[in-house]
Amino acid sequence: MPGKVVLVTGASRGIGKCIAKMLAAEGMTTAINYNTGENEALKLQKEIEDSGGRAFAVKGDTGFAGDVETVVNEVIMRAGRIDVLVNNAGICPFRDFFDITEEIWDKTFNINLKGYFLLSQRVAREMVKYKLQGKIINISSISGLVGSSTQVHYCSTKGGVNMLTKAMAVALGPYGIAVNAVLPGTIPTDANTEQLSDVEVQNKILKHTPFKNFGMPEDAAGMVKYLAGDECKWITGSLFVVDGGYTA
Ligand code: RM4
Repeated sequence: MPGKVVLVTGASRGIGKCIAKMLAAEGMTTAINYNTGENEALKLQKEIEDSGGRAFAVKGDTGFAGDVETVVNEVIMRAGRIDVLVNNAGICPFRDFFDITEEIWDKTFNINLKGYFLLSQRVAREMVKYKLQGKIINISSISGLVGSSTQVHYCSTKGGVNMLTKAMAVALGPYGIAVNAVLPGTIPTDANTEQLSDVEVQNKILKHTPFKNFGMPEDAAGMVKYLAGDECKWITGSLFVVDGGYTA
């Protein structure tokens, strides 16, 4: 991995931040995409640089085609190419079923699913052009396997990400590009502060988790590190659940 270039979307906080840090520590030049978290992204860039790594922050809302174009162009201009794309940027606005508006539905789909497709298509074009044995890693969720009453829209996007992963693996395999997904269970981050502020919800999740604890960003990032690594050569179209046994 040393010397290779990775773009991690939504990398200013949560799981994305942890992935960026971990891959930078492996020697990858790391593009930290962010939308609103500029200070956090710049702080992370500095942290990586201070520990001897290479990183730079790139602004862009991956839910919009125009921004996707800008982000990819900027990374290629600054780093020359993209060997690994980690689609991670996502939102999870918790809503009861009858409170999901068309606006919330569309916004969630734009960021969580359309953005993953647009970025993958744009980056894969570059990978093909430069004949890179590229890797696309999608951060999905166990919510793409099991339902939840306050995440009907979110679950639908993640089910889509799972199928997007498999279909892209079929489409891009002939070019030597691997496409896989990581499906984390509940990992406390900014994305679910609201959900986990309800102790009853916390207890319900823990009760159904054989390991009886929540995950850490490192749990998901470790799987990404493996999938991004040079020793991972014959895996594509696979969905890797990291959930302490929740879906077992
Ligand atoms: C996870 C899972 C959790 C939720 C987070 C945001 O994939 O659905 O319940 O807390 O997403």
